[in-house]
Amino acid sequence: MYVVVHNRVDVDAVVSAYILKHLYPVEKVVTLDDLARIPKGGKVILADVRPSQAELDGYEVVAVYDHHDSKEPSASHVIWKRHRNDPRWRKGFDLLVEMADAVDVGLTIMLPRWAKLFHLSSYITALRSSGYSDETIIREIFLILDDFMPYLDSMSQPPKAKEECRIYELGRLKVAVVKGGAAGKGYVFDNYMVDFVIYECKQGIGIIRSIRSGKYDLNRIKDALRRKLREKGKEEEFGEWFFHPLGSFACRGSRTYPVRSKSVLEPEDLVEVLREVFAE
Ligand SMILES: [Mn+2]
Repeated sequence: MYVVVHNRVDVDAVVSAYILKHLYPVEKVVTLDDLARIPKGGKVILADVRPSQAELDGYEVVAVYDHHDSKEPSASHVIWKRHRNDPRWRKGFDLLVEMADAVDVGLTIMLPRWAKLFHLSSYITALRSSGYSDETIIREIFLILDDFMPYLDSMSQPPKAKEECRIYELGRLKVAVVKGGAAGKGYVFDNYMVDFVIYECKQGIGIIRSIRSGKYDLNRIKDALRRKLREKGKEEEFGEWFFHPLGSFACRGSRTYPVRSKSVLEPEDLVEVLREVFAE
C-alpha cells in the first residue's frame, strides 16, 4: 500500500502521510510525480492530493483524505475526524493535526520571523531551498516526528485529575489554578482558554498570562498585590516578587531560584488580586 501526496510537500502532506503510516500497512510515501514508479495494480491512499483519472489509471484507490472541496482546514484534519477513535491513534497526533490546520489556514504566516525559524513548515522550506527532493524531505521530517512523538504524546495528556485544575470565571476574565511548577502548563491554556494560570509548587508561586490575553499587563497588579500582602501581615514579601517587564509573568521563587518559605498568599488570594485589577 502506498500513500500519495502532492508535489512540493508541505506540513499537511507530510503529517497526513506520517499518521496514515500508523493506520495502514504503508510501504512507501510518494509524491504525485513519483506515482508512476508504483507498479500497476498497487493500492494507493490519496492524502492532500487530487490526481486526474488518467494518473490513477491502473491503481486501486483504497482511501481518500482531501480537504480542498470541504470545510476542513487540512487533510490531516480529515484523517483526525475519521480515525481519532482508532486504538492506533496516538495522543500526539492531535498536536500534529493542530499544526497542519494552523499552517494550511495561514496562521504561521502571521508568526514573527524568529518564531518561524524552527517551525516545521520553515524547515521544509529550508530543505527545499537547499535543493533536497520531496523524497528526502519526507524521510527527514518522518525522522524528526519519530523523535518528537513520545514528547507530543505526553504534551497531549489532559490534567491528571479534575481537582488539580480549578477554573474561576470573573466576568470575561478566566483564571485557572493548578498544582505544580510553571513548566508544561501550556495544556491548561489550550484546554480551558483561560487568560491566566496561577501555579504553586515547592519552588514558589506565580502567575502566567496567556499569549492571547496581551491586554492584561501583570505589572499593573503590583499595588493590589502589595495591599494583599499587607492584609496578611507580610508586606516585605513583595520585594521577593519578580515581574516580567512585558507583563506576561509574575512569580515568587522559581526552579532556578527556589523560595525558602511558603508564601503567605494562597493561589486563591492571587485570583482575588487579578479580579480586583482586571475584572470588568
Ligand atoms: Mn493541505
